[in-house]
Amino acid sequence: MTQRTLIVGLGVTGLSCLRHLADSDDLIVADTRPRPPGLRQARAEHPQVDYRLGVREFEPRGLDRVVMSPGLSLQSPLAQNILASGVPMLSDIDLFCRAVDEPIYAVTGSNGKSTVATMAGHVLTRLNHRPGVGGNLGEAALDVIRPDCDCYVLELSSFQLERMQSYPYQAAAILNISADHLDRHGSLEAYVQAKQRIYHRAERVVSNRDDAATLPVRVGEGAEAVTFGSDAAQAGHWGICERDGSGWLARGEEKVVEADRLPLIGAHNEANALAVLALVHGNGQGRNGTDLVALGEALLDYKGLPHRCERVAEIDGVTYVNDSKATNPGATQAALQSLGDRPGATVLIAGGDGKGTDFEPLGDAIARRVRRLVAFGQDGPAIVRAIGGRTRATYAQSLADAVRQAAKAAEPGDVVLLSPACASFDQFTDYQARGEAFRALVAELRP
Ligand code: UMA
Ligand code: ADP
Repeated sequence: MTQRTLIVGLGVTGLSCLRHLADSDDLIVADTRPRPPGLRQARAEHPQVDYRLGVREFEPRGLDRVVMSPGLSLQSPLAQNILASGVPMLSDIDLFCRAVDEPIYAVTGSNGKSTVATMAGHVLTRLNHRPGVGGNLGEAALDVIRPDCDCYVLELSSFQLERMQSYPYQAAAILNISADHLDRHGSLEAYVQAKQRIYHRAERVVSNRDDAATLPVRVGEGAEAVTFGSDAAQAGHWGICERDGSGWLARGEEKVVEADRLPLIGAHNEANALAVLALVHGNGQGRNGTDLVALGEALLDYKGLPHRCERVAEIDGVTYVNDSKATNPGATQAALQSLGDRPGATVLIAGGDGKGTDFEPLGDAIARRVRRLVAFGQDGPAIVRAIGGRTRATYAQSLADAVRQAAKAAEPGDVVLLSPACASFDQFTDYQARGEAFRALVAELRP
């Protein structure tokens, strides 16, 4: 029988749900925004659908189910109104998991999700699989379903996890936990609980030994538990072992690849690579030493994603690095760490929408590693307060002003790092727009 389904939210997710359900369901699409971004395309592709825009309340009588986009908070009046009616609620990821039979590798965490998801996709491709890679990283999960895919890699956000059921993923990882999205989840505990949902029915559970909050609280019967971490690992787990004066990514005592050969710099990217190995290992790969070497080799030509510690220019001996995707303090701390311990060689541009986050730990990291902070945006002042006068700081009116000030303060050999520790929404449409603006402003500095 045809289901009557309400899709809430007409962004990237809503559009993907609309396409997925258009032939099977009797659809209504609602959004609190009068002109949501997917509207024009949705109307062009599916003119017959009932669109309700600028909606504050919805009478859910007669509905069989609601598919709720991750962007809309469950605390919002519209979501509360629908939830109170008891109509079953799902997310686009529920629709995805019900639609595919292929193995799914699922990744969450505060930072490194997109890097790990795309690196896992790259490694699987190198091992002759045909993965579809999608989810929170930009292309909605439902949009990557293709008949030729033989497995999928999903990046899942806490917003998706909090509103979906658990599934028997081939493997599921929480990479790390640091404070993020507390304005939406209300507390760190609630945020961690949402992330932990990824483990509940997974066949292999991958956690980070260096981060206790990632260790599984509840797993399904018979699940295999595997860890990765920066120390030497016990048999069957993943870590870094020292051999002949070099650090190697290893499975227990078995060497996989020399850490110095990895294409992305920084200890956080070693952790990301280990997480990828732990996720995709097994199921035909990596059962013996030869396969482990093949797995390691597959990591080497992964190119990395734009806006993550991306070197964009060198001008007058100063290197400019675009890390616009650092939308929380944990990511900025990782960027500062990966640039090394040279005191005073980094000029940091940070600020934006802090999403209710505590900047104290970041303040300590800045005090240790940064020569000058140029703060901008809504929560720039909060970051300056967290340093407590230990590093010189100035305010900028805009990103353009911040780049000018940073270029003036930098000396040859320095790095000017845009790593905002904040979301971009106070001044830009998204982190990509902020990163593009930074690139363009840096290009203007060329003599
Ligand atoms: N919104 C309304 N009214 C509505 C519905 C949404 O005002 O009725 C607002 C939301 O408050 C939000 C914005 O519109 O600020 C976008 O919400 P959406 O649900 O339409 O978002 P999508 O375009 O579908 O994008 C979402 C993810 N966005 C969020 O979770 C906020 C995208 O992750 C994801 O790439 C996409 O689905 C495909 O899966 C972005 C993100 O910022 C990159 N994610 C957060 C993060 O990575 O930290 C979790
Ligand atoms: P996510 O998808 O979780 O936002 P990304 O891979 O897009 O993660 O990276 C986001 C930011 O986090 C970038 O600034 C990147 O340099 C940083 N980062 C990547 N991996 C890690 C990690 N394992 N720990 C901390 N920061 C990381």
